[in-house]
Amino acid sequence: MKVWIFFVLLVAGHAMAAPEPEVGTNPVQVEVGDFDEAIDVEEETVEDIVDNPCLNYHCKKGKVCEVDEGNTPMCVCQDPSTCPPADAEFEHVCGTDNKTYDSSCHFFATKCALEGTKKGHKLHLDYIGPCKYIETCLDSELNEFPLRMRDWLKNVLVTLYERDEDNNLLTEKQKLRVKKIYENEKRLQAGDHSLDLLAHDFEKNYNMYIFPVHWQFGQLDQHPVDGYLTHTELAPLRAPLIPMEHCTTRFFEECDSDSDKYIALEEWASCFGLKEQDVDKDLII
Ligand SMILES: [Ca+2]
Ligand SMILES: [Ca+2]
Repeated sequence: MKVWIFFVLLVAGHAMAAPEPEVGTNPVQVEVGDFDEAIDVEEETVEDIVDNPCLNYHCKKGKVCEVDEGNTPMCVCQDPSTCPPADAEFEHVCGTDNKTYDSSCHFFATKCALEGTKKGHKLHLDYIGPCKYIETCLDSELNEFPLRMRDWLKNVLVTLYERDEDNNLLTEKQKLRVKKIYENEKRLQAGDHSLDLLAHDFEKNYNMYIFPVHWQFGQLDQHPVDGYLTHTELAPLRAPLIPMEHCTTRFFEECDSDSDKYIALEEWASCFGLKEQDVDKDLII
């Protein structure tokens, strides 16, 4: 799973700005783990575990393992000063408190220290890079966002399919779905298309967009897999996109149409223009 999203992030650099996806040119090459508050799993040998109970004990982002007097491991908040210093500006992250943090490590350590407080509950990693002025997203621009995003998702999938000889970027079932899109002669080729053309294509080739929209949801809905996206689950897509696409925040905010802080599959599909009858949990494979 991680690999897929990582790949998508690489492609995300070009994102919707230049629809021809290329790998490796994104300055924001961040693994999804950087936003992932879930537990990291690492393998250690039995001897290591006996020596140090922390070696096989996993803590979520912002926490580190320590042992108590009884040599029992536990997770405690990481002191931000123990985070490795950032080597470059793109390692900085901007929090929803509009403060720039040196790195995602510094951010999550700070968030951990605020655990249990209202401030801590509201604090999320907003985007990659130092905080900057982000233009207000106008209504007219907001409508353009899903047009480009859908086209981009489709192109990402087609690119994954083309490159997927033996590196299993897609499962067999996913490949079958994408194959249909890939082989469809009417498919709009990746390129810098006008919004009119994108809108026209969505109307004409609507069916080609159904799977990509579901696929992206499935990529993000991982912690836990429950048909809802939390702010944290959305972060791998949102965080690199916000500095490049100023409507990102507003788009995902409004996507949560019942304002319960979760984006349900139905809400997701609807904000990408899919019809209610085309929302299908079984497409998330
Ligand atoms: Ca979820
Ligand atoms: Ca919701």
